[in-house]
Amino acid sequence: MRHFALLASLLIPVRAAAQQPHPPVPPPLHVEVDSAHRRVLITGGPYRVPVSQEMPGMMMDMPATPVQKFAFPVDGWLQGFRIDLFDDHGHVLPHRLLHHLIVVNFSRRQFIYPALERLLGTAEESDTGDIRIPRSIGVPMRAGQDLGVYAMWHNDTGPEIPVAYWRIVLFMANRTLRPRPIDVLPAYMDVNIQTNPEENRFNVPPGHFEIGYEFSPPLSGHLLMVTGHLHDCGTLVKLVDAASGKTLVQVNARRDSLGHVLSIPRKLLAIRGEGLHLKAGHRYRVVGVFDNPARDTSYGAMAEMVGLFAPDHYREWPALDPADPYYHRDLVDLLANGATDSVIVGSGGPPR
Ligand SMILES: [Cu+2]
Repeated sequence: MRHFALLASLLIPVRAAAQQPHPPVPPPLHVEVDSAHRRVLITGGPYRVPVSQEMPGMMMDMPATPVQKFAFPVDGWLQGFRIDLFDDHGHVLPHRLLHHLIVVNFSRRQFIYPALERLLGTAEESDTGDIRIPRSIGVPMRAGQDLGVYAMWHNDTGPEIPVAYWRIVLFMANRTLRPRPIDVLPAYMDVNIQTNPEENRFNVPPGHFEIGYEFSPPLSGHLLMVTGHLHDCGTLVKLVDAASGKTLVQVNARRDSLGHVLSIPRKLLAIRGEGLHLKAGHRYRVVGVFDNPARDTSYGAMAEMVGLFAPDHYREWPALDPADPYYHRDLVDLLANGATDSVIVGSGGPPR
């Protein structure tokens, strides 16, 4: 079982897998602005992708690479992305070779946790191809924002791939677009965040099991889109009004008879009206519901709701607080394998 199994779509945090002592230092990222197509292309590589070691019943992760940092090159709104893998001839490589890839924004805070924003992410079981959000909304980005990428390859079928690249293609809306898109930001709501974002696992006993986390948003706004991430045995994740107990939105997993999570749909909340309004200071609870059909406890489960949140006033978005121990812990974990800087090289560079 892939315990990293994460969400199929956008804006997902995952742990940085910081346990490897000496990861190889990757070459610098290549950052290119394709103004004609309003795209930003971030290319990492070349990487060597050896066959991953496997042990019975346990997946051995490839060494995690350092966070590769880059300065975001343009102002505008992010409206989608795609991740391509290719070799030194520009030939496409299978998407499942990329165990996960996460883009962190060191310049912005998360919605409910004082940790660093995870702008987008993908994993081997994610959908491939373009992921786009409606043109009426966009994630506001500024030139000079301090971003970083961490990724992990996983090659369980072989043979070794001597030269591999990943490329993140970011679809941007122009800064001058009118009417301007509504600002939306990733909203990550985990059912079991305790002291830091890397410690959200829990165990699921046989039978019915629920676990929840209560929070109050730092600012008001609307949830426009939600989906979820659930490990096996998970049946649903829901957002509940903690005062009234009323379920505000619920995402049900599609499962097989053994409780394996097959997929989790994406829910658009803003088809009519403005989506689900969340009020600053009000108490909400994000709840994961599990049904474990086995006789044994299932270990290391995760449950979270992720979505897009449109703040009523983006300027009220809370700033990162360097003195916050939770933020500090997140930063230390992210940078545990070191960090590299990129250069912007315009066009040219890796094959395409
Ligand atoms: Cu997970």
